[in-house]
Amino acid sequence: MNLIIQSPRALTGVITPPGDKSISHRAALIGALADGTTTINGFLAGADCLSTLACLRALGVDITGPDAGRVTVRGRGLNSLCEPETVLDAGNSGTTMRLLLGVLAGQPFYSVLSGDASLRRRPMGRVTGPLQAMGAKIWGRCDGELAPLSVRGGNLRPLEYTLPVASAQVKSALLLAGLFTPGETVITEPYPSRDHSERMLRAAGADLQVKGTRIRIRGRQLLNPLTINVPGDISAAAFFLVAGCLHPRADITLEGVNLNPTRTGIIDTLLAMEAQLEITPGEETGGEPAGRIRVSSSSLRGLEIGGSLIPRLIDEIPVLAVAAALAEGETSIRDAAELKVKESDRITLVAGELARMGADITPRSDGFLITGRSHLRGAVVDSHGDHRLAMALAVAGLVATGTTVIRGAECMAVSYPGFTADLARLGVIVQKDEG
Ligand code: SPQ
Repeated sequence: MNLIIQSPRALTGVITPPGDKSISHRAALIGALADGTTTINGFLAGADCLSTLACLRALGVDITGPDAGRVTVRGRGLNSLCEPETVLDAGNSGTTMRLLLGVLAGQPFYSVLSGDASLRRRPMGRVTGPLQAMGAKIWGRCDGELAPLSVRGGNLRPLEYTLPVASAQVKSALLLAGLFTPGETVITEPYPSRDHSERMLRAAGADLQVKGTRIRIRGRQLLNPLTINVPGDISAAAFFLVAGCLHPRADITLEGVNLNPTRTGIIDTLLAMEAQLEITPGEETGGEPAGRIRVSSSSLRGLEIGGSLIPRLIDEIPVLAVAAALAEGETSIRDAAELKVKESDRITLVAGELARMGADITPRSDGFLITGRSHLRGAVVDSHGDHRLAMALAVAGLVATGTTVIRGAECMAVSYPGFTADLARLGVIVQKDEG
């Protein structure tokens, strides 16, 4: 599908971003391992989270929904999953594959996990390696690096492990595997990554302690079912935060956004770029801080980012690159080599597609150098099947002159099925064709 975008006269209105993707995955997985019925409200009905539900159903979990955002997971405890009859399909979702690997490593049966062409190219050795060290048997292409992966789990030993790269997916997979060991698993991260798994496991009654970047979890405990109201996804809100800053007549309010400090790197960065943002903290939602963000037209300045900030905004870097292309001065993004192994090589492709629209952006091995104040021009650009690239290009189209055509825009449904409806809510005329 092609998405055709032109800059609207104004960009104003109120949006409630969809439920957080990372939290939705975790709510379904942890609910499946709990003893009793977990109710999830505001579950993200994006393709990635639907892949997690489908895999859990194939493992014998009784799940109803999503029905108007509500999912009911009837968990029957840590040892209730059954051997799937078919290949578990994680689709485009790295989170589904990596977190499920942690769960499957603890199961005394055989399972096979695969995904789409993008996911079959993404590195899995970062998870399969430590899971093998815990005693799981895992086979895959390239010595267990690439899916399809087959797993024969059970009899896991606890592990003490330091992650080479900050990754919430690797950390979460090992914490979930730790639930199936007879002792204490200890994980240390180089920098804090999103901590939704830790929060939710603790809320379910797990004996889990966090000290700085070191997390301990005790295995073989009963998990209690939860009622989880998923807060809005800040990674989805980020597209409107940047659009609101860049458009000359913008005033957008985003309601119910997750404000977990491990995810708010985009807010800190936009504020450092002198964005006009008003943050109003609200009530805690699903064990996570949440609140309202109002954004209005801003004159942004470039800046340097890297280090511990990167895991706090890794998924927002494609749209941050659009902000940097229009900001005054240079923006340097370092320490983000992980972008190369996301749904696409987000360094090469973000630079290539934004350059087509006139951005002055140089890819680096671990990020970008972007010289701002570019005049963006509408162009025919391509999502390369990457949902975040598709939506970042749509934001560029909102502030470009002329018409922008985004090819392969259907992938936006991976994380934000209502993206074009929300654009329309802000007054954007959205056209689509079959391409
Ligand atoms: O699930 P997937 O495909 O890996 O999704 C992405 C995204 O852009 O939506 C990454 F491409 O988000 C990851 C994120 O980059 C979701 C995630 C999580 O829910 O734990 C953690 C991050 O990945 P990582 O590798 O740093 O752990």
